[in-house]
Amino acid sequence: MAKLEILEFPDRRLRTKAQPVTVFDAHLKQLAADMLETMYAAPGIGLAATQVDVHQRLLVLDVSEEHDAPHVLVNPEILHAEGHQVYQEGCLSVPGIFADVERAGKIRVRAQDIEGAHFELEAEGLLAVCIQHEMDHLNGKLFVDYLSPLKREMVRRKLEKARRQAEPQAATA
Ligand code: GNR
Ligand code: NI
Repeated sequence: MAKLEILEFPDRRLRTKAQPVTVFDAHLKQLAADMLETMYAAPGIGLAATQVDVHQRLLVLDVSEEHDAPHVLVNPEILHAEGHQVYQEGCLSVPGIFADVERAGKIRVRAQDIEGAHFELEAEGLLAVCIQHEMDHLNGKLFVDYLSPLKREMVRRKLEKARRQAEPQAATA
């Protein structure tokens, strides 16, 4: 297992539209295992392949308190969505930023598992939020895209400043 590097906004690679997974092999299993390890370590409740610079339609999530309910969704599709909910979202690719986003309240999703078998999943609440957030990543979309351009620019500046301050300072005599 290996921890993977997570791309951060405004990295253009986060804007890549992921391609369908067609090969269900040991390499894909390793990627899913590494993504779960990366997500738990972060810590986060979801991770899309896009965030680790792999542009294939694969996401992992676990919204349980005990971290014992991992889900892997390959080639996910929303079959049905109903209702609305507003949740304060965060994103491992936009660290330290939280904002309310409105999404569908309840969704029915069709996806493939790591072996390629099709299954359907009904989700509401945080699980539904997380699946929609991860599926956005696969289409190159981030939760900050739902904010006004002004707010998004404030987010970009705040992250830039945080990164500048995290840089190791040159030694002074
Ligand atoms: O860890 C995460 N928490 C979270 C909280 C509210 C709504 C969505 C999320 S997903 C996020 C991890 C992440 O960035 N996945 O892409
Ligand atoms: Ni995210």
